[in-house]
Amino acid sequence: MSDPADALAQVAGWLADARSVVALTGAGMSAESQIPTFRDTMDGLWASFDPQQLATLEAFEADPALVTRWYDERRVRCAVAEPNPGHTTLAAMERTATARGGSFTILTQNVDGLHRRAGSVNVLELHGSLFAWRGVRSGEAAELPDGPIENFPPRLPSGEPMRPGVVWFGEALPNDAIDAAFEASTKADVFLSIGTSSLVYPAAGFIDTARDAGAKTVEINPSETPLTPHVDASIRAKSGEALPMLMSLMNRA
Ligand code: BV8
Repeated sequence: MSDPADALAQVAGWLADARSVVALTGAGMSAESQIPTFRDTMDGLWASFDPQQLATLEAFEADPALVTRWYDERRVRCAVAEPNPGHTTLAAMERTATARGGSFTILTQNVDGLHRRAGSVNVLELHGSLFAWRGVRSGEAAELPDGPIENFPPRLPSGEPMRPGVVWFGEALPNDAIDAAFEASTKADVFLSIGTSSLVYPAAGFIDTARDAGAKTVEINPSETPLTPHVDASIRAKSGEALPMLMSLMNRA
C-alpha cells in the first residue's frame, strides 16, 4: 500500500469495526513529549554510555551510584514531560471502545508513566516504571521525592540500597503482565505496533501471537523496522500525528 491516506482510511475502518484492540507502544510514542528514544544517541553526561549496557543488573551491581543517577535523571525528566496527542488519542480510543462494550489494551515498553497520565486505564507496563523504586534485597517499595535525589544509590531508612522498578535486560518481565498481554493478544481484532523498533523481546513477539489468532496488524512509525514487511498496514508517520488522524477518520466511519 503506497498512499498513506489509503492506509489511514483502511486502518480507521478496521478500528471502527473492532471489538478488541491491543496497542504495543515503544519509546517513539514519547518522542513528541521530548523524551529521547532508547536508541537516540545519548547526550551530555551519558554520551559515552550505551543504554543497553546501563539497563542491566550487571551495570547496577558494578556501579549502583552511576546507574541510579541515570534512572533518577530520566525519572525527573519524565515527571515534568507532558503526554502528547498520541497518548491522549489512545486514551480516547480506550474510552470509545469501552463505551461500546469492547476492549482496548495498551502493552507499553515505556517506563515513563505517560499513558496513565494521559488517561489510559488498561495499561500493562511490561518493563516496569521509573516511579516504582524498591529495596534491592527486601523488595520493599518506597517513594522518591518529586525532585532529583541527592545521594546515589538512594537507600531505604534501613540503609538498604534501592533500585528502579524497571525490567533490565536479562531480567524476566512480570508474570502477570506477560500472561495478561498474551491473553489480550490472542483476542485482538486489531494489533497496533506504535513507536517501537521491534527489537526487544518478548514484547516484540506479542504481535505474532495476535496475527496467529487472526488479528489485523498495523505499524505506526516514521521509519521502517524489521516488523514492517510483516504487517497488514504500515503508516509511515509520527504517532502524535497519525493517531489523531485515525481517531477523526474513525469518528466519521
Ligand atoms: C527476558 C526498561 C528472559 C529499562 C527495557 C527472545 C526472547 C526473550 C528474550 C530475548 C530474546 N532475544 C533476546 C532476548 C534478550 C533481550 C532482548 O530482547 N534483547 C534485544 C536487544 C535483542 N530481552 C530481555 O532481556 C528481556 N528479558 O527476556 O528475560 C528471562 C526469563 C526468565 C528468567 C530470566 C530472564 C527484558 C527486556 C526489557 C529490557 N528493558 N526497558 C529502561 O527503560 O531503562 S527495554 C528498552 O527497549 C525500553 O523499554 C524500550 O522501550 C525498549 C524497546 O525499544 P523501543 O521502545 O522500540 O525504542 P527504540 O529507541 O528502540 O525505538 C524507537 C522507535 O520509535 C524507532 O523505531 C523510531 O523510528 C520510532 N519513533 C521515533 N519517533 C517517533 C517514532 N515512532 C512514532 N512516533 C514518533 N514520533
